[in-house]
Amino acid sequence: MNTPVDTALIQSLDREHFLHPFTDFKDMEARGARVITRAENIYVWDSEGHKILDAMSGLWCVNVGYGREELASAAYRQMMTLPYYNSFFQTTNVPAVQLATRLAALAPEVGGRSFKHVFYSSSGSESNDSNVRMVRRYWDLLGQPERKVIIGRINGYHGSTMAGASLGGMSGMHAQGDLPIPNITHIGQPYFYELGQPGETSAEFGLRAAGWLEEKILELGADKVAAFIAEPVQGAGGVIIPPDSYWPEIQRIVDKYGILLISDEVICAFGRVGHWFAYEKFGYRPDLVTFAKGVTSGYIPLGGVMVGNRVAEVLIEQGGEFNHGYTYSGHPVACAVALANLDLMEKENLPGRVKDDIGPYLAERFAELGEHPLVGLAETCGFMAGLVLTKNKATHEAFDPELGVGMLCRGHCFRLGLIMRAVGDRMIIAPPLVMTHAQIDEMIALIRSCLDATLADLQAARQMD
Ligand code: PXG
Repeated sequence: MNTPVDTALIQSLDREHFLHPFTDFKDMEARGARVITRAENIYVWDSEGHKILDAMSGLWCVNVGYGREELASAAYRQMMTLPYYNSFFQTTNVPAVQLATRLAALAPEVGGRSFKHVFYSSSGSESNDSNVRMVRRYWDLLGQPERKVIIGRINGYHGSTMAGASLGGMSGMHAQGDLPIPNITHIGQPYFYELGQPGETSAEFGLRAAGWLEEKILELGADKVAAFIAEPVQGAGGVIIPPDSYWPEIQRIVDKYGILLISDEVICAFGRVGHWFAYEKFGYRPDLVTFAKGVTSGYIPLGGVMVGNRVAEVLIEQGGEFNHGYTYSGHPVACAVALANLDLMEKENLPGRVKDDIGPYLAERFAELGEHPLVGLAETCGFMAGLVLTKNKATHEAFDPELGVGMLCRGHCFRLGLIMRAVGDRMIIAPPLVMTHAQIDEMIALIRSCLDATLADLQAARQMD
């Protein structure tokens, strides 16, 4: 099955011609890339034949696991029937309509917010660009064009286009390219481990962190604020799970000031937190929901926005032409793959499995890692998890960032056959939702070996007692 690959040749062509995303090009040139050649279930193989357990589902997207024939067949059938047609100029296609109908049925109605409409794109970033356009248009149509500011959060991630990177709160991204673009600002993240004060409970912290939104609204003037955007759980920021008190308080604040709420569920939807959509788990009522990744399990690019009735009614009833859209909005092949993906997720009850079976089992096994001498915190939410590497378990003292302890640990993971992400010194996972209990055990054992190897290195370098 595995066609032999000339690793050295591919690496040298890669260096010569391929500029990779989020990569130090020079560093890459020196090291050469690992060539991934095939994948099955929860494992990927490189060109040297190494088998690696992919605890990141690719990049938070391969929810149904690799090698699912049903998705490939759906793409083939659709390509042979209608590989492409646009959805501009009063035309439509069957898979795009079927998928929109299906997504509308899957998105739960909460507190008078229902989601009957979908606006399609091909990625999370594009979807958030569409959100900016829709939010601005909404307030213009309501005669409040001065409501322009969108508030995001520090260490939030909303993509890599100009608008996506601006909505996100990644300082490294803002530093390149004069970002954020105007009328986007940020508040702090609900990260208790780092920002909680001595003696403060996590519930108290959750209320305080949500309060930063109200402070920002008052500082700007409520009549200037258009929307608040946030991930239910911050993914790329390091699986930052907010205290239970956070989201209800955010909801109270956006309601009080009439501000639109955008739930960026590019990572959290489609089973990741044990529901089709994550706002249901956290009990809030968004007006717009960004999706991508898991909608096709990453087999083909597709993204979009679930447009709630509050926004949809204004755009439809009062809007006239909306001057925005993409060549690939409602791409028939991508939508056909998404439908096959949703069929599989439904048949295998993946959201329910995360909620009642493998999610709780992961929580139980992951908590054991909290006992490790190097781990200051180990926590899960559905089928994503994060642990913090610390110099001192009792005081939670952080390592000198110069040491790159997270990267050291990530290196051991790769060497031992495990893909785990390092975000600073937070090690994170988001495995495929088809994992068995035995595979969870296998993954936990691998993580433990990686932690042991990292600890041994740090002890040898006299960075740990
Ligand atoms: N919103 C969220 C919440 C995301 O996680 C995007 C938007 C952008 O999606 P696209 O499809 O445009 O990439 C994302 C993407 C990481 C990492 O390092 C995470 C993402 C992308 C790349 C790297 O964890 N998330």
